[in-house]
Amino acid sequence: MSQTPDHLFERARLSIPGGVNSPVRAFRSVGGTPVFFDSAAGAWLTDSAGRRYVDYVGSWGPMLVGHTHLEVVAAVQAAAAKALSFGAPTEAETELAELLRSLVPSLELVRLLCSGTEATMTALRLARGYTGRSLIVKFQGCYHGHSDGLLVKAGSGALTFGNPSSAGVPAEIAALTLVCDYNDTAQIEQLFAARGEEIAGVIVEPVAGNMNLVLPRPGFLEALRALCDRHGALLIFDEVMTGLRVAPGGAQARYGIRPDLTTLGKVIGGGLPLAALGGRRDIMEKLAPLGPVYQAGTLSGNPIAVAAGLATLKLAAAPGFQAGVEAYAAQLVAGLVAEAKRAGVAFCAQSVGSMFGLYFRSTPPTSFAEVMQSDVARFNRFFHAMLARGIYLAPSAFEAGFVSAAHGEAELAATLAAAREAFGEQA
Ligand code: KE4
Repeated sequence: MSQTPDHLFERARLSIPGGVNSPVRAFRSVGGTPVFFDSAAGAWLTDSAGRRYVDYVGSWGPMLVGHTHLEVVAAVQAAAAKALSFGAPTEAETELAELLRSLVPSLELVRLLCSGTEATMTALRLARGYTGRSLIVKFQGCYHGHSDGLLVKAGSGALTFGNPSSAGVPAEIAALTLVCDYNDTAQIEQLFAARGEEIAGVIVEPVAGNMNLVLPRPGFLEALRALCDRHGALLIFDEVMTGLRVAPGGAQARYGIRPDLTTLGKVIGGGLPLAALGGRRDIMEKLAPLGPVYQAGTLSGNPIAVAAGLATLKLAAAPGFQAGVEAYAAQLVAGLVAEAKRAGVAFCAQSVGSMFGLYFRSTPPTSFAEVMQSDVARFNRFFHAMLARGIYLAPSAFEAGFVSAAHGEAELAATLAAAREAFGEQA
């Protein structure tokens, strides 16, 4: 007899902090007991009790081609049969770097690593090493992993001095990160006017997906590019989530902005631990062993992860692939909006590429402040009503959702049928 979720969670909490290996999995935001999963296939998850769910988390983005795709599993099995790790160069790593460069032209050189956190942490060190400056600018509501310099929230000061957003981050480190409001071009212009010559880099989610989905206002990304050019700072696009999701070439391709550095992750590893940092050759050549900026990793470019990434990217490059996932995401949000309207519930939704956002408010948010005005309690009730009907949404009102190439008519019908009942309960 499989153990109940409550039992599994109680047992996990005896050995793992909070019973999870990443906080958002603990359902603290939505309440209740997290689902423990046992297997996955295509667009579907199966939990420890055998219940099935349509999956809109996709492991927080990686599962673009669907779970356990036969070609990805076969590539992983073949690689694993040869070796699990070398700690030495392999041709496959070069093949993946070449493929990423072909997808994202701003990547003149690429370094493979194991997580988005590693990639953004290194991007900051590289920006500082290249410019000789110390200050970094980030935006409230954007998440770039858990390195000290990026666990910083807006301070009270006029020029947005950063305060730690986590215990254990010294104030001295947080003070080197300035925090502005996403989409507030006037504010970032004022900051650069005051301190532009001290700024090493600006890191931004070009489409924000960690405060729910928030799109860049027209001109915002262009302003960041112009300000960095004018003041000699580097523009860093954190495309860990948006890469291959917003467009095959990432948000930079969709919006026509060329950053100096880009971080990638999630999809490029196909579900295995793999991320990347890439950008201008003159900057990337500052990285060891060529230059003075150190970065390293025992499992960087691991052959199993690279095999999963290569297989995933090749599938995603198929003709019509992007159009297909974009079309499903658009149909999903249109259907959900129609069901909410039928029930008279204040709700809106939007999609960009194969990502989507759901909001219990009347218009899609364009800022962190507007996101915070959403009706979180209603979202949480909706989340559980959908979960009870076999639809697995991100367990937080402040996360984006993801579709895959495996989502089709059956999944859409199941989702909208569940939503009709769930919205009905909200009316
Ligand atoms: P990882 O270290 O989790 O691989 O990547 C950090 C990261 C960096 N940049 C962006 C834009 C990201 O979205 C992330 C990680 N995203 C979260 C989901 N909101 C991962 C889920 C989790 O923390 O468990």
